[in-house]
Amino acid sequence: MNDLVKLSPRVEAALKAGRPVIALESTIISHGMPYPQNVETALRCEKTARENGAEPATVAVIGGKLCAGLTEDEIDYLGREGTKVTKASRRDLPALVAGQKDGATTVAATMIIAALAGIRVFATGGIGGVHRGAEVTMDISADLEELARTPVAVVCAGAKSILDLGLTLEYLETKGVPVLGYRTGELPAFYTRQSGFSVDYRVETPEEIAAFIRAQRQMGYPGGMLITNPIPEEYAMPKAVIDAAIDQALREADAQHVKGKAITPFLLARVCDLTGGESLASNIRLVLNNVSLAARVAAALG
Ligand code: PSU
Ligand code: MN
Repeated sequence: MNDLVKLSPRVEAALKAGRPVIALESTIISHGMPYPQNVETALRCEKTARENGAEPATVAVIGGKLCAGLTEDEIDYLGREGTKVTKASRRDLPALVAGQKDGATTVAATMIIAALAGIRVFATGGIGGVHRGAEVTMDISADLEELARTPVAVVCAGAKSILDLGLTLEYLETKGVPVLGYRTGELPAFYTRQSGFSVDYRVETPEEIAAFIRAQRQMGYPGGMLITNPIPEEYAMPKAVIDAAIDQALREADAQHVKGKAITPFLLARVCDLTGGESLASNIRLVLNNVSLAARVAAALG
């Protein structure tokens, strides 16, 4: 094992015994939700993973160590400090390691650390993707490139329409990343179950997903997989409400010249404010739903 990787005792024991383990990310804690809901959700995610048969490994960089499995105190710290903690994607990891600093890991950075630790399944809320207007700004999340090169299967609720979902799917196709729909043929759009875009493959069971992952690994080439899991109907938001909030947030980001890594957290926070916290409640529900599926997939992988 790489010296830079630090496993919690529970994660280490589970991996050694060959028990199912799933990774969880931490940008969602520090930059994706307000305190204290961020900490409460992170701890509920860990509990949900265990209830569904997998040991949770919440991933972050702490003191320059690439950590898989955090203490409650560490999770509380990431939640309290919020946006003061560096949002860490692939390009940020060397600086944090060299400077022995802390970072909240994005989907991309969490995949890297999960792969180093030997964890093959990962649950989050939404992934980064191709931003609207990317044909001019070239703003494409490093999450997509990571899905192309790192062998971790990511369970998410699709992507928010702060992104260009059509271009995100095109990019994933070019990079050879399979996009699966769990009990749906349509790409879910995070707060809503519909997007108008099709997934590549509809699957009905965790066992079927595990078979896809096994086949991909057997072929020996790098790359991950995207498993999209629609938000449960009862927690989905009315499309008109969420679309209006996203449109306004995008206009504000443009007017305030918000750029680069600050854009996604800015939009997430504005959408949350503009919907009076209703979107936060949906966000929490869909994350827990993804953790439960990821745990069952990890268990099916054996
Ligand atoms: N989308 C969400 N919630 C999130 C993120 C994205 O709906 O919390 C976070 C994830 O950590 C994701 C990151 O990996 O934002 C993508 O940031 P960027 O677009 O800067 O790559
Ligand atoms: Mn970006």
